[in-house]
Amino acid sequence: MALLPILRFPDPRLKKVALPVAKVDDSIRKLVADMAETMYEAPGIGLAATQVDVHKRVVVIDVSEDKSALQAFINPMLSRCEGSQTGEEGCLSVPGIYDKVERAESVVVTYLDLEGKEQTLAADGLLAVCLQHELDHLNGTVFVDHLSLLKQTRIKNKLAKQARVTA
Ligand code: GNR
Ligand code: NI
Repeated sequence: MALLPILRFPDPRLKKVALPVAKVDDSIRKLVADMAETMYEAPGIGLAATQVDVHKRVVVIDVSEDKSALQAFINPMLSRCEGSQTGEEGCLSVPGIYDKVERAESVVVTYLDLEGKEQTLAADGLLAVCLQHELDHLNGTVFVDHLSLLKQTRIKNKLAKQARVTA
């Protein structure tokens, strides 16, 4: 396993649209293992391959309290988005920034598992939020893209200032 570097907003590579995985093979299973290690180390509750500069439709999520329920989603597709919920979101690619985003309350996701088998899962609450946040990443969207342009500018300035201090 290996820790992967996480891209930071506003890196233009976060805007790339990820390509579908043609075949779930050992290279994809290795990517999932490395992404899981990177997510747990961060720590975060989800990670999209886009964030580690791999532009394939692969997501890992673990919303459990004790980090015991890793879920991998390959080529995830959302259907049946219902209701709405608004909660504070953060992102490993936008460190230290948290703001409210409106999402669907419940979703149904169809995806391939680590054996390449098609699966369908109904999700609500935090798992539904996380799935929508990660699917956004695969489509080149970061949660700050849902905020006002004024907030986006402030966030860019704040992160640039942070980068200068830590440099
Ligand atoms: O760790 C994360 N926490 C989080 C909290 C609220 C809404 C979404 C998230 S996802 C985030 C990890 C991340 O950046 N995934 O892309
Ligand atoms: Ni994120």
